[in-house]
Amino acid sequence: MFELLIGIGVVLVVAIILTILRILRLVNVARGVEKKSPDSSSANKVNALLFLLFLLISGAATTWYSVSRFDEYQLPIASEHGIITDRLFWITMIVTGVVFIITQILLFYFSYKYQFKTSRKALYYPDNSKLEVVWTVIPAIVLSILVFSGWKAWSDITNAAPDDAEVVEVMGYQFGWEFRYPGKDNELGNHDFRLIDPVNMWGMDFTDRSSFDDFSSGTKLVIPKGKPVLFKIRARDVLHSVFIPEFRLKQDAVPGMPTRFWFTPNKTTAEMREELGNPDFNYYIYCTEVCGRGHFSMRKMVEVVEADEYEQWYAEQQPFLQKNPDYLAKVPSNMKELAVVSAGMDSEVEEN
Ligand SMILES: [Cu+2]
Repeated sequence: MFELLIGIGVVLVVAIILTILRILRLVNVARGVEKKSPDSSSANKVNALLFLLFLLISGAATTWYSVSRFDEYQLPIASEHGIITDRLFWITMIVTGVVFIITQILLFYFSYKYQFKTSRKALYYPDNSKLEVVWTVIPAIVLSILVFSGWKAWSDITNAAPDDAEVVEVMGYQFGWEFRYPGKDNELGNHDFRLIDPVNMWGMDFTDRSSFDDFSSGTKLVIPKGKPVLFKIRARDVLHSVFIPEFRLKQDAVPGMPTRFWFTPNKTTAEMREELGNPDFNYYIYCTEVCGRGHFSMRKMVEVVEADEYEQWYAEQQPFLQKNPDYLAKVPSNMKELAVVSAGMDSEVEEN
C-alpha cells in the first residue's frame, strides 16, 4: 500500500513538472521568443560537433586497444577443428566489422554534416527499388554463406565420429566432472540413474558385460594427440556445459539427453607449455552453465599426451570392478566369471 502511494506521488510530481514546462513554453510562444531561428542556437552546433568528436575519439581508442591487445585475446588453438572454427570466426568478424565501421562513420558524420539549418530543405526521396534490391540481396547471399559454413563446421563435429575414435564419457554433476573410459573392449557399459550411489557415481549397470572393464580416470582426463576423441556427454542432475577453450570445444551436458562432440587434439600439454613458454600450463575442462552454488569449482585438468604414451597409460588403468570388488555382487551369477576375467581380478580371486 505504501509503495502504491509513493508510486502515485512520483507520477503526480512528474506530471506537475511537465505541465509547468509546457506552460512556460506556451508563455514563450505567446511572447514570440520561440520564433527565434534555431540556426542561432549554439546547442545545435555543439551537439553536432560532439557527434564528430565521439566518432573520432572512440574510433581511435578502439583501434589502439584492439591492436595493442590483439595477442592477449587470441587463445592458442590445440585441436584440428579449432583452426576451422577460428577461421570462421575471423571471416564473420571481418565481414560484419567492415559493415559496422562504415555505417558508424556515416551515421556520426552525417549527423554533423547535415545538422539543422533553416536555409537547407530536406530532399523528398520516397523509394528506390534498385537500391532496396541491392541491399537485400547482397546481405542475404553473404549471410547465407556464413550460416552455411558455420552449420557445416558444427555438423562435422557433432555428427558420427570416425570409427577409430577414442571414446570417453564425460559426466557433469553438482559440482564436478567425471570421466569414464570403455576399457579394453572399447565399449562403454550401460548406465541407469537408479544405480547411482556414492561410489558408483555413474550408475554403471553391472548386468551389462561391457561395463566390466570400464574405468574412471580419477582426478584428470587423459587423451591422445593426433587421434579423434569422442566425448559422450551427459549430466547427472542439472544442465552443465563442457568447455575446453583451447580445443574450441563447447557442448551442453543435458540430464536425460546425451550429447556428443568429437575432436582431434593436435598439441600435447608438453608442446603447449613450450609454445607458451609457461611450464605451469594445463588444459582444463570448465562448466559454462551457471549450474548452482558450486558452479565455479567445476574445473578438472585435461592432459594431452602422445599416442604411445596414451596406450601405455590406458593399459595401466584399473577397471572400476577391480578397484571396488564389492560390486561383483551386482553381477548376475552366470556372468561372474566373465566379469572377473574382464576386470582383471583373476589373481585376487585365486588368492581368496
Ligand atoms: Cu556445471
